[in-house]
Amino acid sequence: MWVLRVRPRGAPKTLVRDDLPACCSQDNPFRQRIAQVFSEDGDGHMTLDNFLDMFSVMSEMAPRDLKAYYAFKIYDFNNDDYICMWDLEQTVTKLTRGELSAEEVSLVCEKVLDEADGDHDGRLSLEDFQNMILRAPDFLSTFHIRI
Ligand SMILES: [Ca+2]
Ligand SMILES: [Ca+2]
Repeated sequence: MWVLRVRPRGAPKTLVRDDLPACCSQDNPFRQRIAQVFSEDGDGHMTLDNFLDMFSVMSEMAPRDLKAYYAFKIYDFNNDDYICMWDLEQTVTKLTRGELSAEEVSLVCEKVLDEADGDHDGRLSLEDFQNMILRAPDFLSTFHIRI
């Protein structure tokens, strides 16, 4: 166990490893993707600043919009600022840890797209995604626990 005695404004007093969010655990299916999103080089090599950013986003106190913004980036696997069907399939496959068949994954993705794609262009923009979260607040607890 280690303690990080760095204290950016508004951050908790100390960071204790045991308190680290689930995002850092080895069995988090999004671990690698999260490191990519938060690292400056986009390659998963995190500086201390990157790490602190990640910690503050994952904390209970982070504003919903901020969590939504990073969840969006994490799920946008090909970094084109939209979550398309392909991105959704990667996400659902990871979230369900490969327990669904390809057909079931497609069904779930179609349903999500159907419900969340506000402007009907067949993909989710950040705005579509944020609206989905407003309607489904449970999503963020999932985000906190699973990511
Ligand atoms: Ca994308
Ligand atoms: Ca859309």
